[in-house]
Amino acid sequence: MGKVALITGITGQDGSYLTEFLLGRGYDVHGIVRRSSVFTTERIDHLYKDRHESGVKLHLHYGDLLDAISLRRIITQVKPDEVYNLAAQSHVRTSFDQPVYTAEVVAIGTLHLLEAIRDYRDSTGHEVRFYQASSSEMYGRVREIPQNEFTPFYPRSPYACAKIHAYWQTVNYREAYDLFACNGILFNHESPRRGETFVTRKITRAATRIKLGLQETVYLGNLDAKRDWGFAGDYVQAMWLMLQQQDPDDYVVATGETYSVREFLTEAFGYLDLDWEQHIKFDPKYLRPTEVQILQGDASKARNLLGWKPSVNMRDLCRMMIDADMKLAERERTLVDAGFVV
Ligand code: NAP
Ligand code: F7E
Repeated sequence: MGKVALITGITGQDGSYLTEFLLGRGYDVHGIVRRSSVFTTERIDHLYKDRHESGVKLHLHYGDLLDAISLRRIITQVKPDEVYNLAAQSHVRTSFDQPVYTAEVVAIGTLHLLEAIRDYRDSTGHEVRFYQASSSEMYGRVREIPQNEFTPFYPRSPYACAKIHAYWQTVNYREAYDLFACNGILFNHESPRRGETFVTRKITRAATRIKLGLQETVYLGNLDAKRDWGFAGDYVQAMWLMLQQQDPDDYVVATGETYSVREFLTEAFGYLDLDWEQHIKFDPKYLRPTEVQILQGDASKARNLLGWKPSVNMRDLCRMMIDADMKLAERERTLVDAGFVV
């Protein structure tokens, strides 16, 4: 029998890459999906088979991190060997508008899940390994560069505060209840599947649409912020590696390089022979009340103990995203030329 994994946040960017990766390793993958009035499974549709077909390895369950009973029911039914907690209200700017909701999902939702796993393990004797999607945002107002597992946290958003709560709950369940629980402290990671309101994807979508005459301008906030941007496909492998070790632990996952939003703009627009300064306008709406000015990770521990290293740098990541978004823009252009409103 292959292993069984349960993923919260399976419909998100990371959920889709992790699902691909685990299916490729022979896992049965179960994912928790929130009920919505529209389909939200676009990122995993290419992996999904109708449950009436034979050899189905991907299974979806309705549930929500806010609904503890649904989590307990799904865990009892699925009997997972590994649980990856990727679900979150993950947008930092939005967390200032919805701080309580963000804390409920990110902090209390994680606690619901840990409690469900603890009770399931204690009542069945079945070991469940747990991965928590922690974030470089927890470092916030950094005083040392680069940041590693010993760098103190100084959160700068409701999102980061909630992630720190979940981080320490994960550590405490490991120490108090002997749960195999790990935090991956992942620095920003992007891909063609990145949500369109995060800055890299916002830029690559806009640059390709501008190139094809579908829009003229894009509004952005702070161009001076610096981030350590890697490729999501690389980062999900680190999540899995953490759960395959002898002992549970916490790891930074990062490229070690940092670039400003302005440098990402230059790379993206330059690749398309465009001058970004002709197309970018400032909108204070995109500023945060408190900003994280710079993040740069030191992933030496992951490299030495997990044997993990990134395979895509910022330039190649940016080009990968532009190439994928150009295909979307070309489709839109065709529709517009045929008289459709997009
Ligand atoms: P994402 O694309 O925003 O995906 C978030 C996922 O969580 C979606 O599947 C979403 O479902 C689900 N979700 C939201 N609220 C939920 C709830 N109440 N119950 C159940 N599911 C819920 O995020 P991502 O970029 O893949 O990131 C994955 C995780 O890593 C997140 O926890 C994020 O905070 C963390 N993280 C991300 C980065 C990064 O750079 N990407 C870095 C460090 C940490 P819908 O599809 O229905 O919205
Ligand atoms: O912003 C600046 C903005 O929203 C990056 C999440 O996955 O990574 C992500 O959080 C920077 C910030 O990502 C716009 O002020 C300028 O300094 O793409 P972002 P984030 O806030 O770093 C961490 C690790 C996570 O854990 C989170 O879940 O770009 N910026 N102008 C802008 N940002 C956005 N979104 N939109 C703008 O127009």
